[in-house]
Amino acid sequence: MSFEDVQIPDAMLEVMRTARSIVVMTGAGVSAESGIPTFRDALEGLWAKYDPEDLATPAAFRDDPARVTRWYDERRLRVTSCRPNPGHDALARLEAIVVERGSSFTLLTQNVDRLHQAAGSRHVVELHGSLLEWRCTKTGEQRTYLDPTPFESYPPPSEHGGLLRPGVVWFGESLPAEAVRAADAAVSACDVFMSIGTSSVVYPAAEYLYQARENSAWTIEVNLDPTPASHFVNWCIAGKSGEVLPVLVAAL
Ligand code: BV8
Repeated sequence: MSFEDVQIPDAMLEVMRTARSIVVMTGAGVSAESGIPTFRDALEGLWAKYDPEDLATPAAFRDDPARVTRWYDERRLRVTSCRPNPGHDALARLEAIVVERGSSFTLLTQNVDRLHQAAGSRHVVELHGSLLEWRCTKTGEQRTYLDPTPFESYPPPSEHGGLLRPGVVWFGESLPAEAVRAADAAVSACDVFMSIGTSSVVYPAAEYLYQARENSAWTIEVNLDPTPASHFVNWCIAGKSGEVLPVLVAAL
């Protein structure tokens, strides 16, 4: 896709070129082109097949730990075989450009697949944890499971006589305190906030764009479909992040 195909306003580029502090928040749409299903896509979205209340809550884990841990381990294995796409790569380049010029850059992600880190992004805040992290229900000890082989049994036992649960934030659970602190600090100081590949319906993550807007930051949305945030941003670019972001970053 060339610059002519992607309508990127000059005024928006100028704002990004002169920004002192940029915050980007990403959702499942950024990983879609890496082959990871989003949550709300009608056909193959995860929530189209499963009810989040059945799988992504502490009660679901309590009621059927085998089913929940099997589902999360299947997602973990899928993610270990996926690679960053041009959208992830462009965001890593954007971070390098912004940091190189002495401005600050923070990438808040709702994604649990670690593809931003695999693409080279360094200033990443995982708002909802990671599929690759699993922790003991007894001791809280958390480890990274990169080995692309399934757990031997579900629910996987921990070494301490407990169970292993995925290190993600379930509905009804609070976000990690350190992630909230880092996100609050970045959002309150940013002069540009970009929301990319997210339906903007899950809170408190969806609140950050509005907070940035309250703090007079310029707001930008890059998304395939309109979202509840689309009416509130300064610029709304409809398109695939893997096509729009490389053109946008190349034009900076
Ligand atoms: C909390 C990890 C305080 C797990 C996720 C009742 C009780 C308790 C809480 C609530 C409640 N009612 C509401 C709430 C709040 C709740 C919430 O927001 N619910 C929603 C459904 C209304 N939030 C919480 O529970 C949060 N915690 O509030 O704590 C608390 C504590 C105790 C008691 C009470 C309150 C925790 C929320 C975190 C949940 N965990 N993930 C897992 O992965 O299984 S959420 C998960 O879904 C993602 O992380 C993400 O946040 C969300 C999905 O959103 P998206 O990423 O945006 O994906 P989606 O598919 O929706 O959209 C993709 C978009 O991309 C689309 O718009 C599409 O057009 C676009 N797209 C597609 N392809 C592309 C593209 N764009 C660009 N390019 C493409 N190629």
